[in-house]
Amino acid sequence: MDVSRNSVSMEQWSSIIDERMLDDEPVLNLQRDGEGTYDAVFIGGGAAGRFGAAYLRALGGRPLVIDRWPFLGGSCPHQACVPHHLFSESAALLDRERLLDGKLWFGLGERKVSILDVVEVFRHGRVAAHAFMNWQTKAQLEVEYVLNAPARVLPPGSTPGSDGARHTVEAAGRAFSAKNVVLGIGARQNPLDAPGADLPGIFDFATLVEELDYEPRRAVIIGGSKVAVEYGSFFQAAGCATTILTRSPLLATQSLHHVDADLRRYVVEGMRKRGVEIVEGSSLLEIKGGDRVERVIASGPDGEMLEFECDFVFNGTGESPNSELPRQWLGVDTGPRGEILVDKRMRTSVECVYAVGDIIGPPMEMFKARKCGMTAARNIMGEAFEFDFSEYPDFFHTTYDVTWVGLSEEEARAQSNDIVVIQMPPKGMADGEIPLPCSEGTMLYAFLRPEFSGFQKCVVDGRSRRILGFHHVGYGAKDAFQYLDYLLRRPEGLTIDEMGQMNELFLNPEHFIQLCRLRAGRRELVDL
Ligand code: FAD
Ligand code: COM
Repeated sequence: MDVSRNSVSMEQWSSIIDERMLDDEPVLNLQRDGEGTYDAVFIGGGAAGRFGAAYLRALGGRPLVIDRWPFLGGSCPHQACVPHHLFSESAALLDRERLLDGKLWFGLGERKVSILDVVEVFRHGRVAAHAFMNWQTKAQLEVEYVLNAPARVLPPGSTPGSDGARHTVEAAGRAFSAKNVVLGIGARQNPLDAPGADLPGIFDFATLVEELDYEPRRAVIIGGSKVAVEYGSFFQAAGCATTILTRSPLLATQSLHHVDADLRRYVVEGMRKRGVEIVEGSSLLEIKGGDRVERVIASGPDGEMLEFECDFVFNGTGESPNSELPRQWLGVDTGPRGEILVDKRMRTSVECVYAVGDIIGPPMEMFKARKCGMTAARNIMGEAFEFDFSEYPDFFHTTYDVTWVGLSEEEARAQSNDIVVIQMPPKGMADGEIPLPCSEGTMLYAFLRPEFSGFQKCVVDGRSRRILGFHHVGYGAKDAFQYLDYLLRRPEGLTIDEMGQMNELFLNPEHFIQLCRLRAGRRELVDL
């Protein structure tokens, strides 16, 4: 279907997407019927491709986005961040119900809450985000696109060099010529490698929202990724007894940098207190079952054989880049984990071919995907623009928001012998000894179950007075961390004295401003 000349409302987009999910009819939104040469064809209209195309258009270029799904936005609204946040928000609410059970108005007791119902809420609602992506990209961002059509790049050299065109991309039975190709086709879940890995009842983040059709009661999660922790916390909070089997210590994997040891302890102990069974140093050996999974066999930390009954297995082992097709099409160089190799300008080893987002490997996060897209666009439009994503603020959910930026205390102490720590609860106090941090979203815990009221730490260099890291377990602090990251990474950094000058909106999600002020008057800084 061709919507190029129509103004399409949100409601119409919802119906179009629902229909196109059931067939393979392409959706065309083209200027000049797709004739002429595009400055760039973005293959994959996820966060990386959509933001790249929008930026290139904003700079005055002509982008085309092609996606195999009938909507833009990619995996984020369809299977990844959006359901993750729906599940994590549900987990936080359920956690409160469970931890405060029998107090005030709380009365959920041991009752199991339906995971399937929450999944259904997502399935029924997700088209709204899809429709918005299509509507915004056409009506407001004025980007051309072809949807519901997988793309293929013809081998380099098969394109006549007219009008600066270097590449031809095929999709929906048409050929589009492009000066540049931007590869943004994402990543996919790593498969489980063990006998029984194809039994019914084994899910990952994508199949959970597409295929779950029964109520899980006993879950085993394989892997220790962010997704494993987030989804495991949700399943447990819903009343589905959950075991996490992980090779590395939870939250201490290489893929997560700067995780502070005290923060990690608070989080992992907190998950255990809530009933999540965590087996570190374990490896999957086999999954057994018949019509559905029944048991997971694993080796334990001392090589012992472990067995876990279950009716649901969740694969949380992480993702790998979808680089096979681009390698076939173009011969782009890839790294050891299948990631397409790029420089800081997102250029691959092939001329006029860029790669962006999850396909270039970790960190597989939205900020990186979108900013990679923007970086490719700026370079294609003639600017020598570099993007370094080696440092960034990070977060995941348990039943809390866990947020951090900068150095952990251990990393800071390895660099300097003058490190000062401002921490809540203060060092040496057991969880719950005082009802602090007692900040946004934890007030009921502070009064009724103080050990669950969160954790905060600020790491300061005593000599320069510069703040080196912030670490937070609680609610509502993600927002602040986006800006703290920016302030910390300015060449001049951010000092404890500048923090003390800021104006807090008390009670604030993290208490760093007021706590820094309590110490900023001292010439010789000391812990708080
Ligand atoms: P994608 O969004 O996957 O887009 C790739 C696109 O390519 C898809 O639309 C696909 O249809 C298309 N495609 C594939 N093959 C072809 C082809 N041959 N032709 C045309 N199109 C093709 N990050 C965060 O920052 N915050 C979060 O809270 C968060 N939560 C997450 C939760 C989960 C469960 C997971 C798995 C990830 C989460 N992430 C989160 C990571 C985030 O979702 C990704 O980093 C981001 O979506 C990557 O965007 P992308 O554009 O690189 O890939
Ligand atoms: C967000 C998708 S759900 S995108 O990054 O705006 O394209």
